[in-house]
Amino acid sequence: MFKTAWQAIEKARNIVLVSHINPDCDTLGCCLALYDVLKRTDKNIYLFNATENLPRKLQFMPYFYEIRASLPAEFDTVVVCDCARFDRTGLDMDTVKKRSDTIINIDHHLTNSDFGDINLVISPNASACMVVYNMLKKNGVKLSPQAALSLYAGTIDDTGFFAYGTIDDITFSDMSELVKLGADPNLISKQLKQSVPLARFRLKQHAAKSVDLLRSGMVGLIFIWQEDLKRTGAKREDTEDIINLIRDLVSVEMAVMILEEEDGSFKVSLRSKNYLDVSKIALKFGGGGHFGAAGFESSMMHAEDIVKIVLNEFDKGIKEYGTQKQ
Ligand SMILES: [Mn+2]
Repeated sequence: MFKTAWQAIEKARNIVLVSHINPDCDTLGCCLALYDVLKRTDKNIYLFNATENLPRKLQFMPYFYEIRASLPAEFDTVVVCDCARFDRTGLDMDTVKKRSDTIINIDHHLTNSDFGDINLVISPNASACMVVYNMLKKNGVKLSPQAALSLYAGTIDDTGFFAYGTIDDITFSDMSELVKLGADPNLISKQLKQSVPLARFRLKQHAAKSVDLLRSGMVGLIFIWQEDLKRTGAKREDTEDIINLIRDLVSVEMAVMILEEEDGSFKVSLRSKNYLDVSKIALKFGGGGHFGAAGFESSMMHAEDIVKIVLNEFDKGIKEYGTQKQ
């Protein structure tokens, strides 16, 4: 599969690299590293992301400012990175299919729907960046320090600095290779960790005050309303650490964050610690993700109903798996 995906990229003339809406470091890392590699060839390469305001925190990544919110006039190949489903791109599948010959799907999500003409989905895997790195390595592509930085950053961010996700000895040897190629671990950590805006800090304070513990403390629940963002001055991207803070509470097995979007719909984020596969819950409601980190969106349900169904799934999960570590 590493060969097939790379051969398709090599054959292409006009390539669009697509990351998911509200991008994280992993999805951008894939696209920006591929951009660095491919812009050195005679192909036309474009970076697309449908999000209006890209996270400021990721501005340090090379070629961040080359990302566009519109598709180029002409393209033959689309490479989608870190998207479990095509709709995560914010694009319409039929429109893209009409305009391009090949969709290449590169991912590491357990719930990936294999939407591509070529699917390079390695799951479980620490990050989509590791999948991209292995594709490049196995095809003998030499990486610049910029490409190495992007892939290192995506992996360290997606694993919470090697705290969760699928991390094994191969992850560490791949990361070591990226450092040898020029990725600077100190610089990347500073950019990702020591860069907290005051508004984000204030939002955490709000979260600490308003978290609810249910089911004898095994479920941690937080609502973030638009009003909370307004009051603290925080942006949507500033909500991303909160769910992890709640999961980190000692009694919590499942953390739930319900975020009210500007249009009144909800984004539901789920995290688990030991034994509950939250990707199964997310999949039931049209979302997806990993064993320990998943999510879904809902425009039809009231917030209280979301709480009800999620708690119901938790109870079912507890019955099915028990409360033992697996
Ligand atoms: Mn990822």
